[in-house]
Amino acid sequence: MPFPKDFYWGGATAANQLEGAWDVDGKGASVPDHCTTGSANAPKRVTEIFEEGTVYPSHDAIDHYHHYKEDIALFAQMGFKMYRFSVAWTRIYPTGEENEPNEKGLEFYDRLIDECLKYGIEPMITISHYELPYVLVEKYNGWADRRLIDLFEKFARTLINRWHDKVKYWLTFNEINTATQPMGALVSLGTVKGFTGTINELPDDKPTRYQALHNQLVASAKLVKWAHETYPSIQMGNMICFITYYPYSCRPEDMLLFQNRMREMNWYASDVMVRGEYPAWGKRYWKENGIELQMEEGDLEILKEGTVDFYTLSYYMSSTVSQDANAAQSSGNMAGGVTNPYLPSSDWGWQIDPKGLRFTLNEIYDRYRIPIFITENGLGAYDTLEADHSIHDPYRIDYLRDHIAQMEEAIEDGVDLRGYTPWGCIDLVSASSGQMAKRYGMIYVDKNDDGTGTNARYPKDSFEWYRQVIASNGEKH
Ligand code: BGP
Repeated sequence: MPFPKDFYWGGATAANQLEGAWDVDGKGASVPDHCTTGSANAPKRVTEIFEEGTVYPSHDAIDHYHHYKEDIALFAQMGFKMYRFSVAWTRIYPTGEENEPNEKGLEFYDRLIDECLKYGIEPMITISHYELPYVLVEKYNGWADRRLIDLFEKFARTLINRWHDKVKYWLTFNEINTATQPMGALVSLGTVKGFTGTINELPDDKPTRYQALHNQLVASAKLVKWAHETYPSIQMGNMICFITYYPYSCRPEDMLLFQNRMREMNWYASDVMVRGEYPAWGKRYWKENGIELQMEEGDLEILKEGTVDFYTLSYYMSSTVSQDANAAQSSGNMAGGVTNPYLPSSDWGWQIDPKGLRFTLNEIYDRYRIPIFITENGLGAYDTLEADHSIHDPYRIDYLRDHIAQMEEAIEDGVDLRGYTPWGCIDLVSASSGQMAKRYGMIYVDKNDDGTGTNARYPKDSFEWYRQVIASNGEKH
C-alpha cells in the first residue's frame, strides 16, 4: 500500500473565503473585503468605497466565524488528520500598523485550533493567504514598500509565539509565485494603490511586481530563520501555485517556451525558498524584463539562511504553450495558454490533468528532495441541491479519485509525499471569480452569489466517499 501510515489526509481553506464576520470583534478591512462578486460573464470588481446594494462576498462568506464548531465536527466525521487554514491579518492587526494585537481576534483562532486538536486534527496554518490589510495598499502600495517586511514579521511572530506548541506546520505566503503573473499584484502583493475597476482592467507593472516579490521572499526567509532559531520543533513550508506547462509541439521554439514558463511560474520563487538563492538565469531574465531589484545589505544572506523544511503546492490543472499566435486559447487560473486537445476542461475552463500531477510531484522531488504536501487540489463545479438536501457530485469524486491514483503512482516512484488537503473541503467564496456558485466542497453550504441562503451545511456524496478514502488510508478510492 503506497500511502504511508501517518499520511495527512484533510482539507484546506482560507480565512477571507469562509469566515465572514468581516468587521466583527475589531477586524479591519482586507483587500478581498473590497472585492465584489463576479459571474461567468462579468469579472469581479475592486471598489474603494463600499457601494450600497453590492455584494462583497467575503463580508459574510459562509459565516464560519460563528459555525466553526459545526464545520470542524464535520471534518472530523470525514476523518481528517490535517486541516489547513489561514489567519486573517486584519483580525489580529486591523490596519497592519497597530503595536498591540487584537486579543479578540487571537481568541477566535485559540478556539479554532483547540477544536481541531480535540478531534486529533493537526492544524497547518497559512500565515498570509491573499488578504493584505487594505490600509497597507492605500498607504504603501502593498509589498512594493519594504516596510511591509517588518509589519509582516510582527504579525507572523505574534501567531507563532502564541501557537508554536499547538501548531507544528506553518506556511509563510499562499501561492507566493502568483506575483510573477499580473493577477498577483491584486491577490498577493497588494500593489494596486488607488485601483478600482474589474480585475481584467488591472494595470500591469512587472518591475514593481518583482520588487514586491523580492520583499516577500526576504520577509519569508527572515521569518523561517527566526522560527528555526526560536522554536526548533516547528516546521516551515512554502506554498506554490504550481502550473505544469506542456510544449504544444516538438518544435524547439515550443520546448524553450515551455522551459521559460516553468522557470518563471514555478521555479523562480521556489528556488529561492528551497535552495536559498535566485536561479542562475535570473540576471538575464531581470535585464530583459526591465527589472532592477533594489536589495539591501544582508538580503542574500537572509535568503540563504531561511530555507524551508518542506514544499507545498496547489495543483488544479496543466497549461500548454505554443509559439503559434493562432493556436486556440484556453482560459484558466492565471495560467492561460492554448487548448490541450487531450484534456477535458472544468466549467471554468481549467484543463483537468491528473497525470500531470504525477509528473509535477516527480519534478519537484527530483529537484529539491524535501517532503511535499499537496495543500490544494479540487474541482470547482456547479452543484444541485436536491429537495431532500442530497447533492450528487460524481464529477468531483472522479476528479479527486483520479488525482489520488496519480499521487499513489508518484509515491511508488519514490516521491516523499506527506499529505493531501484538497481545496475548499467546505463550499466557500471563489478567489478568482468571487462566486459561491463555483463550489469545491464535500460539504454543501446553502449560500448563493446574491448573498441569500440559510448557511445550512449538507454533506454531498463526495463526503461519504472521502470518508472511506481516509478510513482505508487511500486504498479505497
Ligand atoms: C488558489 C487559491 C485559493 C483558491 C483556489 C481555487 O489559487 O490559493 O484561495 O481559491 O485557488 O481558486 P478559485 O477559488 O478561483 O476557483
